[in-house]
Amino acid sequence: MGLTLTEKILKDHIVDGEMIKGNEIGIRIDQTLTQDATGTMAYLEFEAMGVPRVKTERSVAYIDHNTLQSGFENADDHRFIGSVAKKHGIYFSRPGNGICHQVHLERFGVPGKTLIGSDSHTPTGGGIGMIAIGAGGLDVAVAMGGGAYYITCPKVVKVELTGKLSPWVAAKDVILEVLRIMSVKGGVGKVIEYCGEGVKTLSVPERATITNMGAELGATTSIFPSDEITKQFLKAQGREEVWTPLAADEDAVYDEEIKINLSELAPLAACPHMPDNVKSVKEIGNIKIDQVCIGSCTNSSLLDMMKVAHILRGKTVHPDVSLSIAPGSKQVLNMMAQNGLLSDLIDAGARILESACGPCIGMGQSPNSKGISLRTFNRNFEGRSGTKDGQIYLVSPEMAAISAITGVLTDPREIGEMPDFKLPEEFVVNDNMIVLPADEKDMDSVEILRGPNIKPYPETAPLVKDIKCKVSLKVEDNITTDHIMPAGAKILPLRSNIPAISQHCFTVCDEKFPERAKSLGQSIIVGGANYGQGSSREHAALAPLYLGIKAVLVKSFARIHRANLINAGILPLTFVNEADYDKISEGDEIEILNVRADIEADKTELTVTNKTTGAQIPVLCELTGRTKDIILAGGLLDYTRENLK
Ligand code: MIC
Ligand code: SF4
Repeated sequence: MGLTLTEKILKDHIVDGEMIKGNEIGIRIDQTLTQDATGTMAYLEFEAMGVPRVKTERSVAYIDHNTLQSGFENADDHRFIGSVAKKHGIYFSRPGNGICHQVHLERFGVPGKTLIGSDSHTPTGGGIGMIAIGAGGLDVAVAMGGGAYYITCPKVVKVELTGKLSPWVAAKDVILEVLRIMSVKGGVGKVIEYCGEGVKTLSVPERATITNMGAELGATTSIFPSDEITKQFLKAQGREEVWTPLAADEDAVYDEEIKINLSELAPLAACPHMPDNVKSVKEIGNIKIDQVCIGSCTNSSLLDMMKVAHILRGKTVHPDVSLSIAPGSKQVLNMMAQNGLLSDLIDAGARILESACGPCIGMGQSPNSKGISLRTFNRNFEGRSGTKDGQIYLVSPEMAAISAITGVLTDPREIGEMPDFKLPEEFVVNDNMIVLPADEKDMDSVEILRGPNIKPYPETAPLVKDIKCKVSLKVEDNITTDHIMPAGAKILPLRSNIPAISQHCFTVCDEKFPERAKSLGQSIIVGGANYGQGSSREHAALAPLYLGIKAVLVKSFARIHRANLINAGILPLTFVNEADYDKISEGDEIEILNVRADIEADKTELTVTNKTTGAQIPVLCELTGRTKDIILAGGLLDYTRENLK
């Protein structure tokens, strides 16, 4: 029986467990990446492990999220990360060099290798045939120390692409179509593997847009084969030698199949406030818009910018619209400066932003009240833009650019003929904003620069005998990490300071939550389906840990967040019967007696007693050998320390 591409790469990297779907497996990690908003914590954790030098083939620390620097905090974090990188053998991509996923694809990604990154959009690397997975900072720290990364051996979904995209229909429309079909929770426990004749019609940046936004499916990752097109891209980056051809076997067996005829796709948009709320322009209508933002790790490649510049050339942004554009990397921006595309954007009235995440994570450019904003980004969760009642639509760069001119949501096919956009045969390569680590012999002399806002990892404790406490919060389905631990310009500077950032935990849902949880001392949270979808930020587990949360009881979890809860020593529980969600309310007194002994004895079904109502609620606590030991130890840091002894 043939293998899928996913299975081939996983098989090459498995170091623990058996390749049986649903089993926990440990894989060797070849490369890691971090960004600054999750990076300080990841490097504090790495330091706490006491490993002198990273053991991966390549680890890169990027500065791209917190680049606003409206106080000393961000700049201090940058210096801290830069000094840790230098000391411990990590490449350091300085602020201004670009968004981690874009730069990693350009300069470091290698087909067939494994990559984990402390950012949920790490699957961008799947665009060149990597198994690239988003993870919590602590998992990345362990991988840097040479430890395996554990995942549930995934199911593999075949997405067979046929045909060719029509003019002005984009890669973004392909992933929006997949989201429409599968939904934001449809990818949990699965890898999405693209194949078929249509693949040959897509360039690497287009493939990377698709794998990037596969994160919104909740998927473990997404992957394209590595073929001649991949080779051309790597050659143009001066890295042809890292290329290898990779594809699934002809007779590979998949768990699910989806067929998409690219020729039949039309321009789509994800409507407020979920990436799977996908409609065609026709269905939405030509609504009047206030803002357009082009950029983010999903759509900021040179190819995207070529299309945008073509559409804007000689035109003027509509008087009622603000247009901002952030090219994804220094390479993209520099090439645009050299070939004149930048001038087209400036001339049309675009507000040029630095090559960083920017508005995508609420770092500036929040829309006006109730403002309708078209964004080429990947997430449109409520409030993420920084304007609570902002109405965010996720669209292709083509649709964004034409709408910025017309002032209304516009089908890009109205532009008329589309030129044949070709990627250059050679990209402009200048890695002068990537700082190399110190030589091993000099590492002791590198001083770690710590600012006053950088506070240690919160206190942890081994799992208690019984959990007896109150429910401090009850929330609904599809709670995102942006609800749990909001980001944005005001809160992101606190990422290195858990006591301070925890004051903002869940305030989007309930302003009083942090105060209430802290005063209760210990409590649990109750939630609905797909709890914790979205980002990889472990702060969404560390802030609750700091506020005394002992367990989270929900209908179902998103993958990375569940792993982060376990890593933080917080018990992840799911209802056996989803209807029991109604048998527990905020403020109820609950008990889980003998929880430690039951978990030690490998019991997977526990009972939560609602002391307030008397209800007995059966819950699942599915922990495998390793995750069980992590929970018992009080989290991955304690577990790793114990195992390093
Ligand atoms: C995001 O897009 O939500 C982020 C900001 O990139 C996060 C990481 C973070 O919260 O720092 C992600 O996607 O993992
Ligand atoms: Fe940055 Fe946005 Fe990409 Fe997250 S999704 S890495 S915030 S550009």
